Amino acid sequence: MELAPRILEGDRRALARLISLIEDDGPPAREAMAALHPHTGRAHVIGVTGAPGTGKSTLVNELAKGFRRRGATVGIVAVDPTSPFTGGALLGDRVRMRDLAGDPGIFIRSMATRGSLGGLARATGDVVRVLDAAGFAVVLVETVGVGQAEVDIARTAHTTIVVEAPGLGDDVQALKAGLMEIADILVVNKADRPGAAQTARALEVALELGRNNAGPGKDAAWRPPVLKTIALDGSGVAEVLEAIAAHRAYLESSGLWAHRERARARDDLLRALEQELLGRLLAGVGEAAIEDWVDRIARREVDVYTAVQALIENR
Ligand SMILES: Nc1nc2c(ncn2[C@@H]2O[C@H](COP(=O)(O)OP(=O)(O)O)[C@@H](O)[C@H]2O)c(=O)[nH]1
Ligand SMILES: [Mg+2]
Repeated sequence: MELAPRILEGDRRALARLISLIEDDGPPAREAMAALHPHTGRAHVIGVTGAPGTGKSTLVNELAKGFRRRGATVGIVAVDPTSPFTGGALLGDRVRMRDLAGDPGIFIRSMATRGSLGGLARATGDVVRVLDAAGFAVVLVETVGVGQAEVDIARTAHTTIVVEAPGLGDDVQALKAGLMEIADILVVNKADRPGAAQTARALEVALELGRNNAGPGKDAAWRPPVLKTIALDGSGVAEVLEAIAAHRAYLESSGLWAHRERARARDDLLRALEQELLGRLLAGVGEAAIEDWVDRIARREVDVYTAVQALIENR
């Protein structure tokens, strides 16, 4: 039987199989995605991002447990381009997520680092949609907030949680990484460590500055809360769950839910179009011709824009 109907029936092996196909990016995955598309659009997609080691995985684990206690099913996608698939970080994630394993209401998947970051972003978006179609009420996406691609992955969520931890001195990683603008909820994890209150204050100040600088109407009605947690023992996690529920209610009542869905559809369309057009062009032109243009550009015989025009017009 085809994968899509099996996934809609709750077949977890079919789900795992399709995710592998998505990572390989071939026609079978696209066919299944097409069949699943009408069944998407129900899950609450929650991005969890922040610097490595802030406790994202531990927090995601606790959030998942909290959602399960409230009766919601949870899909988890862990994206970590900085660590290889078999690396230690991932092994750590596996161990930590062990208390969730065996629960049929939970599905956990770590994304492999294959190909480009752009490819990873595409694959992650597709996997989120597959989990949505499979009926998971909540999809948690953990990404390391270090680069634009990872930030883009987080941005496609309905609700984005930026995780910070009290660190060395006054350094607030989320500020340095430019994550403040995408945060719907800010969490200062490791509140058992010294400096947590200071970090929370720094984030509040940054938020206030951001609000003053933002143009009128920029999500003005939602003020991102700054919450403290100790993910290790679950302290403060209930408040994060409440904030998530409040943000969802806000998105729905303000019409932003539909707005974000549409923004994501546009992103998806443009990304897919870009990939497809580039693929077709490269296939038509051929590797040798591309290398030839590269040589000419490097020798300063021609500039990039002229080369692009020639490639597009003479293919
Ligand atoms: N002290 C303390 N350590 C924590 C807390 N949450 C996570 N950790 C530890 O911080 C380390 C990194 O956590 P992890 O969840 O893997 O962070 P990630 O890289 O952001 O996913 C691990 O050793 C965790 O046990 C916390 O609330 N307090
Ligand atoms: Mg992690």
